[in-house]
Amino acid sequence: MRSSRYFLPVLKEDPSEAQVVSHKLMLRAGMIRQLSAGNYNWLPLGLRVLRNIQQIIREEMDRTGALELIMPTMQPIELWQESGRGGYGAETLKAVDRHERTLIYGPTHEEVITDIFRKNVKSYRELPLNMYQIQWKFRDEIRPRFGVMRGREFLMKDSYSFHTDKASAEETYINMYRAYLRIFSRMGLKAIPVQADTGPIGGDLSHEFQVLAETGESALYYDKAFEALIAADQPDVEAMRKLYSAADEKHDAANCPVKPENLKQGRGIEVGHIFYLGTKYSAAMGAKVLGADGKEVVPEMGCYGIGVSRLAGTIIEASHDKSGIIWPEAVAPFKVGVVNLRQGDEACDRASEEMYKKLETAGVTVLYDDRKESAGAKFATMDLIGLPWQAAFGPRGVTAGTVELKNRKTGEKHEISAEAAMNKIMGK
Ligand code: 5CA
Repeated sequence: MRSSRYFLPVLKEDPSEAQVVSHKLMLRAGMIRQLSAGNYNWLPLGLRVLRNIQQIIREEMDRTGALELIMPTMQPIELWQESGRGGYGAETLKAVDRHERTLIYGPTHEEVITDIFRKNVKSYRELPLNMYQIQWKFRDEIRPRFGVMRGREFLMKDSYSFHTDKASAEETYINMYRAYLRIFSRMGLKAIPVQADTGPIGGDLSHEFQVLAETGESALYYDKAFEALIAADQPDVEAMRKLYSAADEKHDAANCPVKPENLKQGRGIEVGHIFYLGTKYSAAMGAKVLGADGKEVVPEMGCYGIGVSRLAGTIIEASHDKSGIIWPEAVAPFKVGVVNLRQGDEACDRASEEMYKKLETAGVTVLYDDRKESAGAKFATMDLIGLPWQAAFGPRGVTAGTVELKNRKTGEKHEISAEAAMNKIMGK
């Protein structure tokens, strides 16, 4: 992609409406723009990140055997009356259609999936079944804030599983727990699972996945031993499951099994939440299957959510410096920025163009800054948008047959041949 053809409205100054660093940087890097309170446009650069996040989630969900589907955003309110929820409290956004029927813009999809299930699944042989979607949700939050962290319209991955018995539901719950840790770890995040309150979703048991951050909206308590476990590349799920951790609402100082000196208190950003639901929705909505013994069984359920759009902000909270974002490669909008330091100079143009084309041919995503701007402005933009690599061609280097390759994360710079630079970028 050529910067001269791209839509990248970067801002030099911190926007006054943003309080947290991720919100500031998402605005400054031209990733998002606010449309109305808690409602954001995802501009091209932001959308590339959102897609990469979705891709990791899809790969890991598919790997567990979950099946992707998509359900409408608009849901008939009658389903919510059947389940007994009636709506989603004050957060519900309603619309009335031309037939005077009330629709809810889905804040979550337990009712819709249970409706699909009861109409289409007949036998225990079809279970367990776990289906997920990545879909926009609307919750009329009282206090939308911190940009995409707490939005009103936001992107969620939500999955729902059905089982003939509790043991099977527990097995999937643990598989999801495991998959979630892998998902967050692939994005460079260290998440702590904590016992949580099930809130308006309901059910008997739930865990939130919390990324430690000062600006996090949740208060949590956890065993100090988590620190070593989350520092590891591969999370040790069995070890984690043995440790105590709880969200504020669940923490009970009087009955806490962890000695005070080993108990840590912190703040976190909730990036995921998994629930064991029991038969709350299946029983209320009349979902049942024929069991092995020919008798009807009301299926046990679980549901598992990830805040997809919130993750984009969370990754920035966890990975930035004073110059801007530092994208982990797995979610970076482009892997490399090729910077032509003297646009219009024949030798610089030729060397930059050549590298740009070679990298694209090799399947590497590149943002090629071919604009007539100062070197300083170009470097500042590259640092701000945080691509993992920067390859800069200036007149001196081009004469000497070199490019300056910079690693955004380590800040290391090397004057090397274009060939050597490409090999480094491609990890050869
Ligand atoms: N039905 C279940 C999961 S399938 C559910 O809705 N769970 S939830 O309410 O906990 O939401 C799942 C995840 O969505 C949360 O963990 C959080 O990461 C994200 N989320 C919730 N509300 C918002 C919001 N207002 N803005 C951005 N992300 C949100």
